[in-house]
Amino acid sequence: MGTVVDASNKEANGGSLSEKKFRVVFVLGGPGSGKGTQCANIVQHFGFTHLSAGDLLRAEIKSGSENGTMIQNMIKEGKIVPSEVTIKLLQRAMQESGNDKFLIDGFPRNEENRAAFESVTGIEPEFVLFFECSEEEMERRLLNRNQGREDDNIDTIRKRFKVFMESSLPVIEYYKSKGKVRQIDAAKPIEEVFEAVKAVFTPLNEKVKHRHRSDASWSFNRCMRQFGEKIKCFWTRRVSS
Ligand code: UP5
Ligand code: MG
Repeated sequence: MGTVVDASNKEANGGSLSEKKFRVVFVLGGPGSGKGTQCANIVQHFGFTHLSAGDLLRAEIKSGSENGTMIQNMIKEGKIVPSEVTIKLLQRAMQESGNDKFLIDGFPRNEENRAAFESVTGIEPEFVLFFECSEEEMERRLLNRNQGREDDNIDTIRKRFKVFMESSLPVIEYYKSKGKVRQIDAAKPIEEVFEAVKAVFTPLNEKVKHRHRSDASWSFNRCMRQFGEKIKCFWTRRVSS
């Protein structure tokens, strides 16, 4: 499935992610488009480790780190936390996971995030899963979420939408120009969205196998139908003669 980039030749990696090959899928989409919800499903079915940049930043606030207050203020304003902070958290989580395939959810959020991640880790995403959803629907979901997130209030939600349109969409456009975007209609019910997601993650050879299987069963059914017709003809002729 797609390319796997070897991060071993990047000095900036500091050896931390070195000598390992990683499969990385960026999961992008507006606030409330369902990134976290679908990532949980993908983890169950396809064995990826889910790294939500937002969750890592929120955990950093809780941990009482020196960056905590700065991160908290940025999130309240819907602003994008400096790349070096987020990338360090992502790198650490990748190392600690022991896995080699990752869903990076909600990152990169702007061109600077994207370029910095690539140059620091040497990793390019295999593809980008993009959840497309109207603001009206996303707003409804966020206002109904009730998980006590400080940024789920109407003022911050509107700011998050603006940042998404201005800073994050260009990242999606960049990957579109490289043919790496897999766009999903995320306005549908959760199960239907996941059906579309599964089709993206199911390896091509699996899809071919399924198609061959269904081709074979179609031919078998057709044969049986024709055979049945022949027997019917035979008996009709015998009965009438
Ligand atoms: N829901 C989900 N799918 C549904 C469906 N198909 N139909 C009906 N309901 C559906 O879903 C949101 C809600 O909708 C849930 O209640 C769910 O049940 C329901 P969720 O899966 O949580 O959506 P998600 O896209 O993950 O929404 P989230 O709010 O997490 O997206 P954001 O991108 O806004 O939040 P994130 O946590 O990534 O970032 C928060 C902030 O952190 C940013 O605004 C920014 O300030 C900061 N940040 C950075 O600075 N840098 C980063 O790299 C990352 C974050
Ligand atoms: Mg999320």
